Amino acid sequence: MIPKEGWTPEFPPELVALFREEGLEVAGIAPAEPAPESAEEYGRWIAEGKHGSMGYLAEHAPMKFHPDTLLPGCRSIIVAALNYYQEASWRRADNLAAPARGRASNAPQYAPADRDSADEPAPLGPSNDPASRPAAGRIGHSNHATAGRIARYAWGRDYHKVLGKRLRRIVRKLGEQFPGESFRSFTDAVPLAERYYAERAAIAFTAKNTLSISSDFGSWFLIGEILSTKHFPSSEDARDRHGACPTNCTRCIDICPTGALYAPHRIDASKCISYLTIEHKGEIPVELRPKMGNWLFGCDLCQEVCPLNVRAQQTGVSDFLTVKAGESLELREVLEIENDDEYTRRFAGSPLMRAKRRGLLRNACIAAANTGAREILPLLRRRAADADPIIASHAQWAVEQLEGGGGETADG
Ligand code: B12
Ligand code: SF4
Ligand code: SF4
Repeated sequence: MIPKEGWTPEFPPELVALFREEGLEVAGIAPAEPAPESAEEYGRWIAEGKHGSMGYLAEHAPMKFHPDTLLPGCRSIIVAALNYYQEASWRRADNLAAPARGRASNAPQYAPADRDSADEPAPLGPSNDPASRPAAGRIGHSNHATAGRIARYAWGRDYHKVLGKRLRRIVRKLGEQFPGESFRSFTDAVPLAERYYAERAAIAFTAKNTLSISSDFGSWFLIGEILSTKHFPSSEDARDRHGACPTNCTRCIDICPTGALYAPHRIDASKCISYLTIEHKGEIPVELRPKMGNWLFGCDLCQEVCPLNVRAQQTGVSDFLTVKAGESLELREVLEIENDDEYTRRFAGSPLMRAKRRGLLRNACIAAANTGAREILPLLRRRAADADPIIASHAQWAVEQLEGGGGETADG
C-alpha cells in the first residue's frame, strides 16, 4: 500500500533553494555507493540479450552501478523527479471508471487507491485489446482508425532538454557555492542505473512493471540527478514511505501486448513497444508487429492500468503542456512527411526527433495495418516505393496486410 501521510524531507536549505530557483524539488539524496549485486544482475540481463539492439546499454555495464566511474570521488547523488502527468482527452471522454474519492477532477479516473498490499485491485483500464482500447484521437483529431498513439512523456517538449538545462544551471551554482568540490548532472541515456539510485534516494520504489513509483505522483515522472563529491545527508531512511505493489496485482504483466514484461520486475526490453518504436532503428520482427496496436511512439499500457497511478497529479511544467506531438497523430499526416527536413520542421524540440523520419513512418505503417486503415492504402503504396528501405519494406507489409484483410479496426 502507499501510505497517505505526507513527508517533509530535510534537505540542506541551500540545496533546496538552488533547486526551487529552477522550478525543481530535491526529491532525495542517495549515498554514492556501488551496488555489486545489482551490477551482476544487470550483467546477466545484458548477456541474455534482453537489451536488443541498444548496444550502449552493454557499453554502460561497468559504470551503471559505480557512480565514481562517472565522477571520481563521488559521495552523494542528488536526485530530482519531474512530474509530466496530464490527463488524456480519451480518458476525460470515456469515463472508464468513477473518479477516486477525494481526488481533484484532473486526477486519472482509476479505481480506489490505497489498498492493502495483499488486496486484489479492481478491474479497469485500457489495453491493446480492441474491446477495451481507448480511442486514439485527441482534441481536434477524430477518434478513428487512422490515428496512432504517443506515449505521454512525449506529448510536449523533449524532457532531456527541459530537465537537462535546469540541472546544468544548478551544477554551475553548486560549483560557485562549494569551490573545490565537483558536480555533474545526468538524465536518461547515461551510464547510471537511475531507478536503482532513485530507490536508494527514497524517491520511489521499483515496481513489478520495472518503473519507479512514488507515493507523491505514481510512475508519471522522469528522473535526473547530480553527482557530487561533496557529501550531503542521505534520505535513504525514508524508503518505506512509497510502499510496494499489491501482492496479487499483475495488471501490468497481463496487459503487456508483446510479453515484454514476462514476470514481476522482469523485462525483455527487445520486445517492449517503447523499444521497438523509439530505440530500435531497423526492421521490426514480423511476429511482433500485430501486437503493437496503434502505438506510434512509446507505450504507456503498463502505467495506464496501474492502480497506484491514482496518485497522479497534473503537471505544472509548461514545456510538457505545450503540444508538440500531442496525444496522437493522424497516420496520414505522418506518412505524408516526404523528407528529413520536413520531419525536423514538424517535430523539432519534441522527443519524436529520436525516432527520426525513418522510425516514425515505419511505426505508422504498422499502426495502419493493425487498425485496418484501408483508406490510406494509396499513401501506403506510395511509401512502398520510398527511398528509405526500412520505410518501404514496412509499407509493403502493411499493404499486404490490408489487402489480405489482415488487421483489426480501432473500435473492434
Ligand atoms: C534502456 C531504457 C529503456 C528500455 C528498457 C526499459 C527497462 N525497463 O529497463 C526501453 C526502451 C524498453 C524503455 C522503455 C521505457 N522507459 Co526507459 N529507460 C531506459 C534507461 C536509459 C536505462 C534502463 C536500463 O538500464 N534498463 C535495464 C535494467 C535491467 O536495468 P535498471 O532498470 O537500470 O536497473 C534495475 C535492475 O538492475 C534491477 N535489479 C537490480 N538487482 C536486481 C535483482 C533482481 C533479482 C531483479 C529482478 C532486478 C534487479 O533493479 C534495478 C533498478 O530498477 C533508463 C534511464 C537510466 N539511465 O536508467 C530509462 C528510464 C528507465 N525510462 C523511463 C521511461 C519514462 C520509459 C517509458 C515509460 C517510456 C514510454 N512511455 O514509452 C518506458 C517504460 C517501459 C517499462 N515498463 O520499463 C524513465 C522511467 C521513470 C520512472 N518513473 O520509472 C527512465 C528512468 C528515464 C528517466 N531519466 O526518467 N526504457
Ligand atoms: S511499455 Fe508497453 S510493451 Fe513495454 S513493458 Fe509496458 S506494456 Fe509492455
Ligand atoms: S500494475 Fe504492476 S506496477 Fe502497478 S501495482 Fe500492479 S503489479 Fe505493481
